[in-house]
Amino acid sequence: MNINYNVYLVTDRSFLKNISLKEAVEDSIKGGAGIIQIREKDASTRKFFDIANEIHQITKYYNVPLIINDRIDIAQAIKAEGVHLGQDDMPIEYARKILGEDTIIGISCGNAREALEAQSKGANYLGLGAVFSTNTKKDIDIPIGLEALKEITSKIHIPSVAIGGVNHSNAKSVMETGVSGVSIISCILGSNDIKKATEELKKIVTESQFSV
Ligand code: TZP
Ligand code: MG
Repeated sequence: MNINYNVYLVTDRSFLKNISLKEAVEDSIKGGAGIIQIREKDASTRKFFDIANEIHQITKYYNVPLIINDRIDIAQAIKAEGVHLGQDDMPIEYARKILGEDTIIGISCGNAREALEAQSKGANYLGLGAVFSTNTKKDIDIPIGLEALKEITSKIHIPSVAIGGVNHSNAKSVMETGVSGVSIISCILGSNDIKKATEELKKIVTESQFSV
């Protein structure tokens, strides 16, 4: 599967207005999201499994990879295309042993040291941030900002996505740091028109790539 990291949607059901997660994910894919991550911080295992299973039917239909946040077991159970792990989750080398070479493993990194370590241990892509402060994630100490983002991308050679407070106004400057794409929750899921919000982000991202 060829992965397009340009617009990477991360889910958070708390943002949805009068729309199911399934519809929201489908609309975002129709708008150009190339990869979807299911992120469920409070759901029970069964609930997470059911959601992931349901969303996987949609993503498979559109041939878009589905990434499971934190939960290697759920990713295995539903045969998801990948997992996304943070610095406090299962070490990447163990996750790789469990999941095998064909599974996408993404790692959250907040500095060059973490990024180089994840890259050397076989991460397929990196989620870099939080770039800006955001109300979506409460436990961010200090956002890393664009300069640090640029420093990290200059040192790595695997794909990376910027996460944290990325929106239509700052996506161009974010892309100019050298990331492969933008990873987004609220700017897409909090929108009244998810397809259009995604399309407009996709346009900014692809245009920035052509201009660098
Ligand atoms: N990790 C770092 S920031 C963040 C996560 C999951 C939240 C991103 O959400 P938003 O709404 O796109 O700022
Ligand atoms: Mg995690």
